[in-house]
Amino acid sequence: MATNYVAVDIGASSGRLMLGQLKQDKLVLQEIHRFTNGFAEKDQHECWDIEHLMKEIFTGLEKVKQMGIDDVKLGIDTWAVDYVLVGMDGEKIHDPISYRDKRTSTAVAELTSALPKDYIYEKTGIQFLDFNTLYQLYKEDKTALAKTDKIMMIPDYIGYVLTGNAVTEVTNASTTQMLNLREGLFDQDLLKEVNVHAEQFPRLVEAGTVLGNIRYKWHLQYDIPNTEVITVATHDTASAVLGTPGEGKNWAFLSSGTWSLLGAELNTPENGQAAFAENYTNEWGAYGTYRFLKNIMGLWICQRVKHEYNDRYSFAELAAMAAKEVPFQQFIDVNDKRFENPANMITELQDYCRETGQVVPETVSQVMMAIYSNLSLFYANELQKLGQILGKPIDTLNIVGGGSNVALMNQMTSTLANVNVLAGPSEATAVGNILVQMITNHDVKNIQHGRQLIKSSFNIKKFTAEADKYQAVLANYQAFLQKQNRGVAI
Ligand code: LFR
Repeated sequence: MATNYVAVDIGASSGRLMLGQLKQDKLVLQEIHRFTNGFAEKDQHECWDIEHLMKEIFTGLEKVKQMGIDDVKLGIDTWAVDYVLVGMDGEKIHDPISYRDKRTSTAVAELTSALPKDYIYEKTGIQFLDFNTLYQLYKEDKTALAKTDKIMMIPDYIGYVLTGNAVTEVTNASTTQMLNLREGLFDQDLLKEVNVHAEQFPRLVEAGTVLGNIRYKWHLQYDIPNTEVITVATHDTASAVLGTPGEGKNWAFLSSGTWSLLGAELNTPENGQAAFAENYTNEWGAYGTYRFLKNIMGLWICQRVKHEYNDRYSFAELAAMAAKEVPFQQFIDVNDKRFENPANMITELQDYCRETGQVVPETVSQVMMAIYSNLSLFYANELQKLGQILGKPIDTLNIVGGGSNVALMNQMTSTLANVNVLAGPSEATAVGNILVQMITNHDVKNIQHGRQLIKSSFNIKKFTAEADKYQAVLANYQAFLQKQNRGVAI
């Protein structure tokens, strides 16, 4: 009997349980359960509701059981950088605080006045984002920290609640900006700076480690299959990159979800001056790889805008409306911090255009076209930089995640950057999650074999650059960014 694999994949705005099976040499995915996620204010902080997530995981597993499936493997991936503090009694000390909480807005500046940025970058190779775990711990309540037995990243914590076994998986742990690239361990100097000890982190493990079975107590409360949890690439972006077909000679990836993560898969980290100056990150991947990438504001902007239009239109409808507009009517630096968590995204975008003396998008379709145009421009600009830093121009961009369904953006990006775009699978994160389980379980040989499987199992769409279109647009955009003094990050 073929093994049943379940991916628990939870992003900042939604989560899902996907069932994966090998059928006639193809990977077949089926969505079993989908639920919302989000943060809400509690005790003056934006907090995640982890109990809600646990309940939804069990609801999903009950659905699997109702399908007549009695045994599954299961892997968990979520967003990165956030953590749970666990006390001596094994319980969480407070609800995990979201990376979008404002508590860390000045933390990079404060901490790096004592420890210079280039010193931290040389050690970790990780980009400076004010929400990295390093800065969150710096702002953490000191009494809570003193009571902390374990500091656990979100997916590791979920695995711990399910199985009672505690680990720190490296693809996610690297986003803390506290792992030392050379030593492969938590960096003692950085830990000291934020008053934590290496012993507070459960042992570091690689993706593809068996964690254990879901505990008996849950089987009494919920009617679920026998479940063996495998620690996969628990950072959703790490799973998404594994779930990328990796087509092309010099290929890059764009994992397009709440965030857009654009970069290349490397076998050795790239933490030299150019990477530092452009604030590129070297997140650790599965199987000895590195995700050399930049965080781009991404579909978060669309999600917020959709919501502010009272969810009257679906994402597909919004894209169809935008397609009727002329692109590139205004330039917007989508990575401007003001778009991280504004009171109102539409107003924020409009104010930005007004303040920079540009055409203000007014209608739904104009607002959407402004967003798609500027995300595409950002991608094209970064592809150029990426090629420069790596010393070889990128020829193919593999776009995965929900954003890979937006044909309009795929086409604009291909043309602006003059690269081939391959779009899909849109569920790459679940695919990557399941591939690691399959490799661990010897159903798939290795990641190369896994990527062959992706190519033969999913419908991947190709977009090619349209000649002589949008000729000066990218150069004008770059000049605009220079003028705004934001051409260079950090
Ligand atoms: C994407 C992601 C990014 C990370 C951000 C915050 O879901 O995991 O990779 O930088 O969320 O955790």
